[in-house]
Amino acid sequence: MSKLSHKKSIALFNKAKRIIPGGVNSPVRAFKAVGGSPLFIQSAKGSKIYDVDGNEYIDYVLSWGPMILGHSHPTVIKALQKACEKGTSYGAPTPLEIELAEMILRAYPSMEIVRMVNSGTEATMSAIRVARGFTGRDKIIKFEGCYHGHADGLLVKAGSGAMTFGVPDSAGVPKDYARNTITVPFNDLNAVKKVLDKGAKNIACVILEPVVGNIGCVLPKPGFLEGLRKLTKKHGVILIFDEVMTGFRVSYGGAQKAFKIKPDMTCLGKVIGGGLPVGAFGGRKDIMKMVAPEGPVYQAGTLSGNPLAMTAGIETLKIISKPDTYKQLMSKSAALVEALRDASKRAGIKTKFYRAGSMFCTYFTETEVVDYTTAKKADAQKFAQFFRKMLERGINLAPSQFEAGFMSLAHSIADINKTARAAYESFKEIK
Ligand code: KE4
Repeated sequence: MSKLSHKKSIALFNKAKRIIPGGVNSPVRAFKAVGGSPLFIQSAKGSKIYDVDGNEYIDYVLSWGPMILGHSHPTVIKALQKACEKGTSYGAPTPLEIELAEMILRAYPSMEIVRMVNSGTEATMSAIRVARGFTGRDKIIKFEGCYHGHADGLLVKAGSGAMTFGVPDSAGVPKDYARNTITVPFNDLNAVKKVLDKGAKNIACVILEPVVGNIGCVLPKPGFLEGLRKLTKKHGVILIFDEVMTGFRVSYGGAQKAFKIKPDMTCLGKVIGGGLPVGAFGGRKDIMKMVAPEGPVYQAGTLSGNPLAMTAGIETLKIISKPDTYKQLMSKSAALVEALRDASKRAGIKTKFYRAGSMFCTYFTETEVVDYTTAKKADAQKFAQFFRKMLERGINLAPSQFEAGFMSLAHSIADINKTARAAYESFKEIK
């Protein structure tokens, strides 16, 4: 297999490392989990991305989820060009914000009111503040392995007294912030029940990724989400679905539609921005009335509801809201995962594949993956080898065993067949 040249990417990475932390503006891009030097991207179109050395890759990262139509969709680009000519930001309300809000509320009937922000982090951080303002309670419950962005109170892992309070999972997070976050294992309803029975009166909310995309792709066990809904309702604890990744990905109505659960609040991001910076949080009217300027919970943002980001989001949702579009997206995702599963079997490599709609993951493990602990049993070194071999064969996977991959409308059957062939060759070379 001829080695692709990465000369220019390597030179740029060395330059970037001198002026940007770790040479990247988001840690996972640095390829630390898979080794080698990160690709610097020149452009992208449809299912492909092109690096600065002129190499072409079939892309399953898709900007970590947003590019569900594929890159540079002509309709989105044309609408953005027109929007730019009208100005790029006003710091004042626009009809576009109403249009995108209406599309979101139609797709997520559990949300009666929604506020636009600029990232998933802002969405979850704000939703938690609103839940605390609404309940007057300080503690929150999150799940091991779920990532909700980098707000201080969410960079927390289970403390020694796992049932009581968390400890910082990052330098710079004050212990006092961590103390209010209780971390329990995903899919463990008993653990949640114990915490709520013991101290629900101090707990504002439970926040989770209904399908965990930040330890790979981990599905809720049958009854887990329903049980969470019952327990939180019983204790008057706000149930927040962080659907930043699963929103419009697991289905058009997200995981809440797929699993028929009605959370009290939902956080969105990624797809609703069509590749531009957008997040959103929303939910029950009585809760969202707490948000400034209507209510006492402050939340703000210079570029929130920005006309360019709204335009990209609106055009993206217009296209994926068509029923046949979803059928296409789902069948392509299923076809890819089946082909990869078959390739690993023929190559004699032990793997587990999981898929939720158009997000998926390959674990190098023989253990069923149901939570953080079982995910961590996967062989990250084998994944790293597989990642590098696939990259050399022109396939760009998420650069970590503990990330999800994504499908787009632009991926063709030929792309899927090429990916399956590359996977078979790569699996065979794994040592
Ligand atoms: P952002 O602040 O990165 O827009 O969103 C944070 C976030 C919140 N909730 C969930 C479920 C998420 O997956 C994310 C961000 N996802 C990561 C991918 N694992 C973004 C990639 C990155 O950090 O560079």
